[in-house]
Amino acid sequence: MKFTRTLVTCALPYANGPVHIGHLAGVYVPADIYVRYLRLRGEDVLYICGSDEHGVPITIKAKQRGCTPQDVVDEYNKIIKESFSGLGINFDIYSRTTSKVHSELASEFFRKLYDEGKFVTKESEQYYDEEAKTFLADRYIIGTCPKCGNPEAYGDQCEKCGSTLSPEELIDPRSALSGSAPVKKKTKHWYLPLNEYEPWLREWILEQHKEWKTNVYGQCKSWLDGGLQPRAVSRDLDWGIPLPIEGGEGKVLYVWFDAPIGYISNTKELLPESWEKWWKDSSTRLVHFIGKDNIVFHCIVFPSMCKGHGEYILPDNVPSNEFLNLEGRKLSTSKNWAVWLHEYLRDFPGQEDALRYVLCANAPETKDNDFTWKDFQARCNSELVAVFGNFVNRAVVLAGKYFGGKVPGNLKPAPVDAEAIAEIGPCREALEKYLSTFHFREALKEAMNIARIGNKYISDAEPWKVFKTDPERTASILYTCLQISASLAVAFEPFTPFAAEKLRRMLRVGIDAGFDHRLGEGSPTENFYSEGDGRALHTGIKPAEDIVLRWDMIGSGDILPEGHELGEAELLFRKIEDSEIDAQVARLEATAAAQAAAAEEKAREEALKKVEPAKEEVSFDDFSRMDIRSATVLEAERVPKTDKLLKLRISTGLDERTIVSGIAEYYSPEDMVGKKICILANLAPRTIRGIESRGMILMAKQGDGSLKLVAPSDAADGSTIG
Ligand code: B3M
Ligand code: ZN
Repeated sequence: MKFTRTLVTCALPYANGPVHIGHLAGVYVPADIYVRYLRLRGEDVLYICGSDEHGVPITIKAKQRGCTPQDVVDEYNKIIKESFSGLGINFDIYSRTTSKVHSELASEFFRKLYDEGKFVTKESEQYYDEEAKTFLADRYIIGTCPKCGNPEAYGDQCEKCGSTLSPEELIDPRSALSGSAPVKKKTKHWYLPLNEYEPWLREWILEQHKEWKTNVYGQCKSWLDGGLQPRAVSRDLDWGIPLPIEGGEGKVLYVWFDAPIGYISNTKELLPESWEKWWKDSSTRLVHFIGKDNIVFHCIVFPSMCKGHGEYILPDNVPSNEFLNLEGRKLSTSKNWAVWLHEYLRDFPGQEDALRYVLCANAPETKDNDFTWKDFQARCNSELVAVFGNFVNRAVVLAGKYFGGKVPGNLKPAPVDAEAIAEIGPCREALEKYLSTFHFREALKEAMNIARIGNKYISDAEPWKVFKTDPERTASILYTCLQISASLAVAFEPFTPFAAEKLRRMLRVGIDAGFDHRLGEGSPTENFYSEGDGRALHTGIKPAEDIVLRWDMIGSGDILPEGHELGEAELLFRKIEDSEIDAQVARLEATAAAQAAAAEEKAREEALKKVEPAKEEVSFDDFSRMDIRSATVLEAERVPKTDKLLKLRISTGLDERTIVSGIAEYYSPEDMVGKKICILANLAPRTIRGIESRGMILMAKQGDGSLKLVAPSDAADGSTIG
């Protein structure tokens, strides 16, 4: 298969919250590295993303906020789009699935499958809220979890014990909308019979795409081995794309049917004249970047939809990453246990590359991985600053100091110069191997090796010492360092585009970063050049400099000619200070503490709802033998070596006596002195920890086990209570 162009899509983020580092590490940083690399190799690449704006979570967020779902998606579409751009992730288009183009295209897609009889229908009974007059999505049904007793479990999942549930399993289900008990009501839905695509999927994935990543291939195989079932493509909801057929009233496209079509509609929105060559021409190579929880939708459901539709291409690869954890815990949007991209950009201005670098270096490419702030700081300071930044800064500063800010001439070469340059070629070959096969962590190490080669070379050569006695030799050393710096200015463009752009400014060179479709329809043969601050803004204007770097120059020993004028030296990277990291860790700890307190409070509230079962009936005679009286506490002290016991001296109206009571966890001695209490006065005396206790204080024991005093407010001591 000869591909002439590459179409890269990124999972469409749900527009019900911001993007966090888990999304970036899993999907968006690897995709951005890949697109930048392909463009540097001169490939014609289209880079597509947008917000996924339907689905129940968005309606729940809207309900929680008392606004419309459109308000929610408008807010987050903007935040997400701006924060991606802030990190140098510049899709050719970032649109949304509430766009008109998308609604029309998704409706046409569904309609074609419907007209050609590619769906099956099924009547089923779903929960219906008679008060709200709507069917209830699983998430809108709440009840008691059959596994752990959590009374707030959802119809699809119990967040307390993590069990996956179905609404039928819930005990005492109730509607999250009206609180009323929902009733079962018949409803008809349309299903994509995935089972019919099983033989074809087996051939297409398991035979033709053995090169897919192990985690992706393995998940597809287990889904296929488990046997595919028909999958509903419609829902009884009012937020989504209305079903474009007779009998579809009150129903919308299932969000996972609608969302992947967003890749196509986004393309059509960007390239109204030429979108079809990207999606209907088999010379387009389609690559989906996603997280592991989206594998089945991108490898089985969406390809089956396209197969059924008949006009659209299928993905050539789906390089899904695993999950990133944060400080040893699962990232959680709902628990705010996350590093949000827009907050990172606010807290670490000018450090976009640092995050890109660390998320790539730690990417969960084959297994879940962990992000810690300490590691983030260590990698920035000891790798980016101390190696890459330090090397190029010395090269440019010394060229300024000794040779008037120009690439030196009048050279006196030595073997070590060519040896250092010769080490770079293998790094470039390794870079190409790793980048083209989605091994970005390994690729980044190779780019870093080029910086290490330069750093070692200059440290060994010590031009600052040599200059006094041998300026020609120094000229050669710095000439070599500047050639290595030029290689770095290309090699790091995919990974740290802001620093790479800054370095090119220092070297006064441009870069041929390939064609960019954001400029709309245009011929992929035109070469555009990067401008601006690392965002590779392809303005189409050749840079003032007469040197334009290209990928194949990496490893060359004569990229910058003698006498080429350099720019001002700048620091490529800034050190991350302890105080910055401490502030981030403190924020997370505060989040965790707040979560723990909220969970504890919620658990207490739940426990308080628990009521002891009724005891056996007793006769009036039984009860009248109890001598219950009011009394007053005169003295109180803790019983030594116990946590729960208080020794009380009380006045009962009959006498003064001592009672030992297990209330020390709830009442201090100070609390008790002077307090009115109720006692069972004729309980047989007992010796407790060597103290004779005559009687028992009556306490109210709550569902959570805590004790409350039951006290007659102002009855005289000795009053009998009956
Ligand atoms: N909105 C993202 C997720 O599952 C989902 C991706 C859609 S891609 C078509 O978190
Ligand atoms: Zn549970």
